[in-house]
This record gives sequence, C-alpha cells and structure tokens, in this order.
Amino acid sequence: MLKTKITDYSISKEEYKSRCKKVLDFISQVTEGKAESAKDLRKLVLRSGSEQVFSNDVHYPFRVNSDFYYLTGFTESEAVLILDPKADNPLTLYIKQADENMIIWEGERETVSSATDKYSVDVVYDIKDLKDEDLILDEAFQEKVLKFIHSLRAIKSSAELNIMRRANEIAIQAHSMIPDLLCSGVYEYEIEAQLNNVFRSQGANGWSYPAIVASGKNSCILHYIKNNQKMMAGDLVLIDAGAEFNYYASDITRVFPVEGSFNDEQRDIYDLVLKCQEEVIRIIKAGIPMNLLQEKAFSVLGEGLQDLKYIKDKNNLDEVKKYFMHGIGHSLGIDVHDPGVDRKTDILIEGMVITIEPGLYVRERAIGVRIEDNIVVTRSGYENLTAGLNK
Ligand SMILES: [Mn+2]
Repeated sequence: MLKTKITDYSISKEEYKSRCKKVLDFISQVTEGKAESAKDLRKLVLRSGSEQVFSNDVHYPFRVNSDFYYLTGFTESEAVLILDPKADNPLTLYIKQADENMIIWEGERETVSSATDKYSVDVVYDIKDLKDEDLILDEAFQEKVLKFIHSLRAIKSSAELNIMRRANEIAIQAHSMIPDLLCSGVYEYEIEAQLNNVFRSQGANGWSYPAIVASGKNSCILHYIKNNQKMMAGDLVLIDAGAEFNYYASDITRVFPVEGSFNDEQRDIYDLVLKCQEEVIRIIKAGIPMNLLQEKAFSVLGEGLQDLKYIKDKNNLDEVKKYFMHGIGHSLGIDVHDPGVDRKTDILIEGMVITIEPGLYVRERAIGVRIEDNIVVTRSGYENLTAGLNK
C-alpha cells in the first residue's frame, strides 16, 4: 500500500470564497463605465452540467463542469451558480433537490440547508426558484469572465498542489506495475484494466482521460484508445494514462519493450526522447517563455534526428515535425488539458503545472516514443511530480 504524509486533500471554504471574490471584483471592474442598461447583464451564470445518456435509461457517471467546481467545490448535476456583484447576495447557488422517488432510486442529494452549511456561497435556493430572467446574459461578457477564471485556474494554490501530488502518486503506482505485466500475447486492454484498477482502488475518481495502451504501430497513433490489440515480442508499447483525484488530473506517459529489451533503433529513439525531456525540464523556472520549451525540444530532437540520419537538416522544422508533430506540453489541473495557459505566448509563472512530453514517431518502423512528466513551476526552478517513476 502506498503511504503518504498528507491526508487532508480538501480545499477550504475560505479558498473557494476568495476565488469567487476575485471573479466578483473582476466583474465589477469591467462593469465600470458601461451604460446602465448593459450593466444589468454584467454577471456570470454557470451551470454544473446535466447527466448524459449512455444508452436508453442508463447515464454516464456525472462529472461536474470544471469552472463550476473551481469556484464552489460543488459536484452535483443541474445546479446553477450566479455571480452578480450588484445583487444583495452576490454569490447565489441554485441546486436540484431530490424528491422521494429520486431518493429511492439514486439516493440523497444536497438539500438547501445542507448546501448552505457546506458551500461558501451567500445563499442557496432550489433550482425551481430560478426565474427565466435570471438566465438572460451577455454571451461576450460571459466569455470574458470565463477567460479570467481560466487565468486564475492556471496558477495552483498549495492545497491544489497537494491534490495534484496525490493524483500523481496514484498514477505512478499504476504505471510502476506495468513492466511486470508485459509479455507477448497479453492484450492492450489487460494493461488498461490494471491501470484503472489501481486508480479506483487508491481512491481516485478514475482515469483523468481514457488510457492509451498502444503497442506496435498503434504507438504512432497519438490518441489511440481502442486498446484491443495483442502485444507481440519485438514491439514497443506506449502507455499514456493518468488518474483524476479530487477532480484534479495527472497525465503520464512511459514506453517499454513488450518483451526483453529495446532493439538498437528503438533504443536510439528512446534515448533521444529522454534526453530531450531532461533538457527541456532542466530549463523550467518562473519567467521563462513557454515557447522556449517548444524551441528547445525542436533543437534537441532536430540535432538527434540528423545524427541518426532520419533527417537531412536539423534546422528544417518541417523535417523535424514529420517525427515530432505535437506540442511539448500543456497546462494540467481540473482539466487534463487545463485552460488559461497559451503555450505560444505565455510566460511561466510560479504555481503553474505543465506536462513535458516530447515524442518521436517513426510510423514506417512502428516506433512511437513519448515520455511525459508533470511539472510544477517554482520561482527558482521546478518540482517534478512524476519524479518517483522510472524512465
Ligand atoms: Mn499530456
């Protein structure tokens, strides 16, 4: 069993309150100077989301809207949050309460009174009390506020980082088991099942995205999720899988030979991707432009690909992109591809969490290698949340 020192993974009511306060302040600021009539629509209306049909009368497990969760910590469906600095109660939560029949079939839900105690909003009402006119909004303004919320989400608090460390620990535990399970004749889905087993049995919500278990030529399919092929000796298998713990994602990729060890060409490609990942991670610190990480990756991979005679000119990006065609990484948080960080224009800020995942894909040789860790940006450098996993 995995042991961990931190056992409190909750986000305090005060923290939720201060997030909402920042959004209310933002709304007030952009309201200033607008015509009185337009001012009335300067508010944010967020929905927690609706259950989605899987088939007939069966639903997918409900997963709350990420912005809604960020502002409230509330996780039930059919709720509406209104942030309106002009209102008597600037933070209003409308929830769907369970009737007798729902309690019999689905169990209890929050009530107006239990939610009033638990969540840091000013007032809670039943969703039936929500009036149509409360939902009239200015779409462009909504977008502006959402963009602001995403900029807040990009910088993680210490409570959020604790949760993300745990999400990584669980994913590391799952990935660590894989080498022992690999041999020719095993199906990709058997590995997927073991990953999901660890995620759930360690208290994660489950996966943070459907696991990719891609052997042989599938390793070159970037978003392969069929996971239905039998693995063969001599193949590589690429495993890109993460857990969602307390609604925060981890996102880790490792590559192994299905049986025995890498052949020479697989080893060359693997070593080059690893070298690239190490060199990119090494330059991470607050103040560095995000696009410098991408440029660093192109330069290390370009040089290596030229040395290995895959390409003629390391400075010809089109040649390099034939083998490395995706981004070096992305922001990570409540969403696995978290919003709020533009990797072309943004500067790294202390508290951002990003993935670093260089890859090379030699399709004609069925060699796909990507190595991915989750990195916290600190003032003087970085913390690698995935440091506990071999590569
Ligand atoms: Mn990723």
